[in-house]
Amino acid sequence: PEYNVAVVGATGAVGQEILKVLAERRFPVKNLKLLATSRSAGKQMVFRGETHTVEETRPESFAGMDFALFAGGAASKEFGPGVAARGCVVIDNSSHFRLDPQVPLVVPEVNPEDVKWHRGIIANPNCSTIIMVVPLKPVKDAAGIRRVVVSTYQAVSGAGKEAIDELADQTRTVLNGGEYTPKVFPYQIAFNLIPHIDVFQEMDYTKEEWKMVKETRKILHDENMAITATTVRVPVYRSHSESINIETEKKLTAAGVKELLARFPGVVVMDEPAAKKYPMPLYCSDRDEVFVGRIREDNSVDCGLNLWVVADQLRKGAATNAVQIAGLVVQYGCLPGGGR
Ligand code: 2RA
Repeated sequence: PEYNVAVVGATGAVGQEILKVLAERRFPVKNLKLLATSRSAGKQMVFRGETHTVEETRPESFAGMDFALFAGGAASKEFGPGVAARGCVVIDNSSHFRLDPQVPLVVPEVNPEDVKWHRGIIANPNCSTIIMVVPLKPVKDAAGIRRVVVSTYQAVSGAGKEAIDELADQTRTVLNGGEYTPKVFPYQIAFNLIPHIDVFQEMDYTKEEWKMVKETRKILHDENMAITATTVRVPVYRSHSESINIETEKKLTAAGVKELLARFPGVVVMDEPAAKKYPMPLYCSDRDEVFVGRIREDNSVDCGLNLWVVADQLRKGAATNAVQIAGLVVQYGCLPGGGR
């Protein structure tokens, strides 16, 4: 069967990637509807060789739709519940519903079964969370996880198209000795690192850091997992990198971890130090896998591990994960109409 799919926020960085991934993965799209704010209405976009005109998002835009993929932002808060109530499955990339107990928060390689209890809305986790929980899952299953400490090196694409342009324009301006007034980030990002993503909240952690803590516990079904995060914006275009320190319940050797990661779907182990082989954002972009390298035991504790993880923020971090979730809904036959 084929499905009518609406993409909301189609013209943004994630929206564009969703279209690309829907086509690449041959998701069975019957009718496609491209929705955005009035600012983008009227724009033309191509999908599988056909030109589509972006319409302004209204409640009636979703009539007859089987899936509504929300690329992010405020639209899902405004339209999501109403759309889901009318039998259209909402897959939301915004943070609005992620911690709602009625809403599954899903990474297909990690907790696919959670799709089955959806009540119309399924949340796509934050990109930095998705990238971390993929390698965490096989480690947790094999040896249990006592504690996680993660530091991220996040690409500018996480802040949208404007941010990608800002990195390029600002770098060029600075190199030419010019002055560049930051628009998207609070400070110059070219040749700099900014330890501030989203807004500051309790205990002076940012919302991005709390997302990694709270979403990971929900996805791995372990509300007591000890986890702390520091998230940093770096002058990289579109792949996030993460340094992850894990304390497991049972001892795992580096060789053992490499073995179980290499076998895990969606992970590519790239770890040959002697050959200078390790994941780097410049070479992991435009891919759907999560790349893991620099796999080492951490002997400062009994059962410690260090991983270096890199993945494309727009793809596995957002668009691909969302389309994979839609695929699970079809596979499990859990469309409201029960359509397979
Ligand atoms: C960021 N994770 O990187 C956030 C939202 N995509 O800005």
